[in-house]
Amino acid sequence: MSDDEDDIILSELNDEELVEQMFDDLYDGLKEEIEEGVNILLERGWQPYDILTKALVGGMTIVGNDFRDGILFVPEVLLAANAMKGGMAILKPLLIETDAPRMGKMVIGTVKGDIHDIGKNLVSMMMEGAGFEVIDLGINNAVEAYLEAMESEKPDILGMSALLTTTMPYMKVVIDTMKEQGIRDDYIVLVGGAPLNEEFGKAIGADAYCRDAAVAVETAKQMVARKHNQGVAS
Ligand code: B1M
Repeated sequence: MSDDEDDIILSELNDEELVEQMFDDLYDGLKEEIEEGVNILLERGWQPYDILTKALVGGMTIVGNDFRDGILFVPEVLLAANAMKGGMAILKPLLIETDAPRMGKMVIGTVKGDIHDIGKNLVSMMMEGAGFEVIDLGINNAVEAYLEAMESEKPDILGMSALLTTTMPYMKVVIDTMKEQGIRDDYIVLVGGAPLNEEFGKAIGADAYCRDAAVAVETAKQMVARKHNQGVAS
């Protein structure tokens, strides 16, 4: 259990100190330490969602700020992302282990030119936890990939993620193509990612912009319920 390098024993820290230490460990890309921290918080009765948002996403925000400011570079950020994924892998089955009724189906993917997937993975996890079936197309998806998945999977929802200001306009390419093919209104289109906002979502013709994974789940639930009610009424 002990950390040989600096003798910090994670299990001996109180919750606040442990979360601070996890921020440092995430920053340093220490996957095993992050996994250990997640397990300790679980043993202490923390909810998986709180560990995700407070310890992991909180730590990644610090990484993001220093990446932006030129203090961290791509290799370090990749290590941090890898450590974060280690923690998320432990939490995933716990978030999904609910008795949530089947809510609907979502196809989700990060758009063409963009390889960021942590936020999308988090949304997928939370949606599965809420009872949605999720088909995850991964990263760097061209419009054809979304169209093929919609055709074969017949989801209720199409979700798109973009983390770069240069890739977010591609969401409009996908929506415009859906319009051209006359299938836009067959799906609920939800979009998200750090550089987006409500206005952008409206401007490109999405049904909603989702600030985070929790909002994505709530929005999806409401819109699917509305869609099903309309189906019953008509
Ligand atoms: Co990138 N990167 N990165 N990066 N990276 C950002 C996005 C950046 C803001 C960093 C910065 O400068 N501060 C910046 C973008 C600037 C801009 O466009 N305005 C940036 C840049 C510039 C780049 C490169 C161009 C760097 C370079 O090569 N010079 C390059 C681009 C590569 C490419 O995609 N073509 C690049 C590369 C990388 C890594 C590979 C090193 C790594 C990605 C690893 C991976 O994802 N597997 C990486 C990372 C980790 C980041 C930061 C640090 C963290 C992103 C993250 O995972 N956040 C990021 C800084 C930041 O965002 N503050 C940054 C945690 C995650 C939980 O949040 O993804 O926002 P987020 O998801 C949230 C919500 O946005 C929402 O819910 C999620 C959960 O609550 N959401 C959705 C997201 N998708 C949704 C979809 C939905 C609904 C909600 O659908 C329904």
